[in-house]
Amino acid sequence: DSTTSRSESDTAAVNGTQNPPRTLQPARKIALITGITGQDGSYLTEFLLNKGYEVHGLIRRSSNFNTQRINHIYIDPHNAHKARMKLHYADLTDASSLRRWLDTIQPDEVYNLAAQSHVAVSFEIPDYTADVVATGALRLLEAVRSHVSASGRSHIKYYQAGSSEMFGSTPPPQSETTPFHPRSPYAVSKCAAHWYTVNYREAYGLFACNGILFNHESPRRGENFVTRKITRAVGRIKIGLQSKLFLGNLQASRDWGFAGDYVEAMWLMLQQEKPDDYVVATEDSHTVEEFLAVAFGYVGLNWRDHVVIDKRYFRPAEVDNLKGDASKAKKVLGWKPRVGFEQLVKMMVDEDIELAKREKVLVDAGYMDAQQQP
Ligand code: NDP
Ligand code: GDR
Repeated sequence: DSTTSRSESDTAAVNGTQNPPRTLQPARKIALITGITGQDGSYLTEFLLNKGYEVHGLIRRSSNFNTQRINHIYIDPHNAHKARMKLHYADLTDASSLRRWLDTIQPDEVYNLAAQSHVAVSFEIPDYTADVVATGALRLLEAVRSHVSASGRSHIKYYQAGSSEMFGSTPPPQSETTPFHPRSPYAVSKCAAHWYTVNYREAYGLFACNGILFNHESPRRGENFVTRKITRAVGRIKIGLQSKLFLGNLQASRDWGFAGDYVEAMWLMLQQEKPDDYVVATEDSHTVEEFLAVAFGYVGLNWRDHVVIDKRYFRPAEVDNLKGDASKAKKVLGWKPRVGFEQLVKMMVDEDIELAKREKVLVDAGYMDAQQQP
């Protein structure tokens, strides 16, 4: 029953046409996650399922299945007694779909993780980025507000995935009181989403929290973010599938943590008596070059033999230096990161070496070109 890929009939169930979403004990807490197919969505789903939640995820329509990160926890919804994660089609650009699923699912907690989350890409598609990241958050907040108003379910809690990118060019250390100076359409949109969330809290008394999360990575990180781009290349270079890695600015510093640690902070924010905003960070910062040195050095390679600077990866405006001050989250939430920088890099390289080995088998058998990545 615990399938890893979906069939045509599953798609109908995903679409909500077969099973009513609420099939389990009413006492179970119910979470609704947008962006469930992303890096954080997958870790948060695992975390909440372990806590006994029923988890509903909104996924957007794609011409290919986009559920690779959650396939390992997917159980066919026809098996109603076992399936505690349910997926439904919706989109942050489609307000009616958001309201409809809120009314149907009646969640206790809503996590808004969906976004066009790539900073460099936001310069290419600024209008769409604002529509999803800024107005999308507003649509969801408004759907929650009107759902509460119609149903009286005022205990519902909302989490907004804010970003250290909002601090932009304001120098570190950055805390909840640091002024925002965003440097990209993505970051400006995240600032709008942040203030919409504060406004709905103040205007309507909604239990709404902003998590201001610094960069967090994992073996599930999208392959065009710099950490995963590097560890994928390290794996493939080590196994002999590629020789060069093209990158942009190596001098930017980021406060990189492990995504698995950060989703716990999201949940903790919604378990407090009062809604508030929190910075979540490791308080340790490294340059892209330092990341390269650790990642290549770990497998006995010198990054300078492989990295080529390509101007196309420089951004019209850069964020040079991010390093968080997470003392409030530590004090109030009792949260702290478990995985440090070197451990994180090695975890990602280890996984990507294994992935490259599997690719090599396909290449050697003639099923895949070395240049091609499945
Ligand atoms: P990902 O890019 O991995 O995931 C983004 C998710 O949003 C995916 O599930 C994606 O769906 C979904 N999505 C995109 N557009 C839409 C849309 N129009 N409607 C509905 N869903 C949509 O991001 P992360 O998991 O890394 O990040 C989660 C959130 O946290 C994002 O909002 C991000 O901006 C924010 N954030 C992330 C940080 C990080 O370091 N990872 C740090 C600070 C904030 P699909 O799979 O179909 O593409
Ligand atoms: P960021 O992450 O912009 O911090 O946003 P990213 O990994 O894309 O960039 C980090 C830094 O690396 C530099 N860089 C490159 N970046 C990419 N993607 N590709 C390259 O080839 C490359 N070469 C150098 C960048 O210029 C930058 O300085 C991430 C996202 O997850 C956001 O959604 C989130 O809000 C923030 O983290 C916190």
